[in-house]
Amino acid sequence: MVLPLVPLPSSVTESPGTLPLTATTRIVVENEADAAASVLADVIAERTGRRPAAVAGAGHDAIGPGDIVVRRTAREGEHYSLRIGDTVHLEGSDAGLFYAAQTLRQLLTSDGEVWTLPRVEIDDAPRFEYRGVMLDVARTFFDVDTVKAFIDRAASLKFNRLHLHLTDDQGWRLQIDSRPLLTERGSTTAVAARPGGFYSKDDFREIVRYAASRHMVVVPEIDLPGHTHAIGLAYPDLVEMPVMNAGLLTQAKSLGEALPVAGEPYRGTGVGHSSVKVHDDATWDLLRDVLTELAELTPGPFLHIGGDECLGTAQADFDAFIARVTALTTELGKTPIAWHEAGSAQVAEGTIGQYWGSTTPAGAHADHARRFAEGGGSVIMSPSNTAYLDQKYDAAFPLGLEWAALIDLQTAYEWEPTTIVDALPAEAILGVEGPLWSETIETLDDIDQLIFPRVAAIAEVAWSPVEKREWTSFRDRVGLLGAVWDAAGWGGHRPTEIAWS
Ligand code: TNX
Repeated sequence: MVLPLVPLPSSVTESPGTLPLTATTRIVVENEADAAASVLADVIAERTGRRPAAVAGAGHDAIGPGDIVVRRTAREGEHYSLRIGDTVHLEGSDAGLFYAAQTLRQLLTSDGEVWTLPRVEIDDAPRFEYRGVMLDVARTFFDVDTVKAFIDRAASLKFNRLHLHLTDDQGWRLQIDSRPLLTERGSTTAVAARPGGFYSKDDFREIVRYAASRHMVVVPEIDLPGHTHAIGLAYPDLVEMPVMNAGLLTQAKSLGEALPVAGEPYRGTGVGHSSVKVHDDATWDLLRDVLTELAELTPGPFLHIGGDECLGTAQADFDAFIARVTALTTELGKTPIAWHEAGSAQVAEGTIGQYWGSTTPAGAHADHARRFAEGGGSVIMSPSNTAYLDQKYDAAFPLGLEWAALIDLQTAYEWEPTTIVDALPAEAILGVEGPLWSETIETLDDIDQLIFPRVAAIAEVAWSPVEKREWTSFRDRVGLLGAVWDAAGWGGHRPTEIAWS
């Protein structure tokens, strides 16, 4: 039987038969597994329309047929087990139990009258430690509720990192108390005529809290030294005049966009035209203020400092900047993450690179990626021609860009993170991330259109054992998730090569 499981667990053993859920099904909570029990009750209610009662565990004598026992174990980590026989047993740490609940959510099946679970034993743990999605809130500002909705979607597929691209040429999206001008002047616009906006510190704390409740760590990004036109609205002396690169000029012309003008908000989608003044003391005063407040606000271990597409910055200036900003981040107690171009510089020890080149690396991309491993760091794989969630599925798709590739579901699925960059040891790959840039999207519905179903493919690349991954198997399983996504009220694209349930 094809079980509706994505990402595929590391071990699944099926037995014949099913277990019905009834009006008397209870959730038995053992060893303070309350948080997971409540998530489980929510997902069962969402799918079946009935929320099981939760009772405190009173030892195994009290457990009756059909009960669902949620037991928190001392073992740390993301591993869990799920056993469905005459009773159901979920075991794991808080995170493991959260994932067990997501797996159970997928396994619920209805024949129109009765909801059942297949009899199965699952032991599961992720392949990669870092399983991320990114949301670009700079090109389009998404409010806190939309970010929470994005978290729900990602967490259901066992992603555990939320990378927020908080700043770019088109907007600065985070309150910084010591530098109020950044949001006062830098947050009022976005791409085209979209409204601007920013997160207050309380908003940001709420996002962090909500993400943590779904076992996701927030990775905030301040994109530097390029992508900084919005900083120039607040601090004109600290940002260089735009350098008009050839690509920008052609793109602006073909899209009918205005070129960036220093001191005026930029609403276009060009890249590579702005840079902070990398040798100015005042720049470093500003960056120290910003990164200090951001580090204080961020419980997670990472700060992403950008580093991409500095097309107008001289190589030596770029390298000097990256060396200094990664050292500053480390000094603030955080592990820096940077887009792979930063591998040209002497990054602080332990800096993590994020590879966004092609699955066939061009130019110095592979060299740059390897440098992070050589410097005691590791690499997150986000190849733009397979993992980018903002690219079109096919040429006719109304949303998305297509500079990296047209990415259909099979393309998003069939790639292997460890074989892209030659001579990068498998242990140096920290994980996988699917970035969603927002030049072409405005609403949660648009987000869903681009992420579903491809985000499920990225989830499986990040979670499942490589030897078990197989396109035709995934194709059959993902089709069955249509019912899960419908029940959650999640829209999205439903490509016709999949038989959707
Ligand atoms: C390139 S990928 C960018 C972003 C754009 C994206 C659009 C990367 C590190 N930088 O500035 O939003 O393409 O796909």
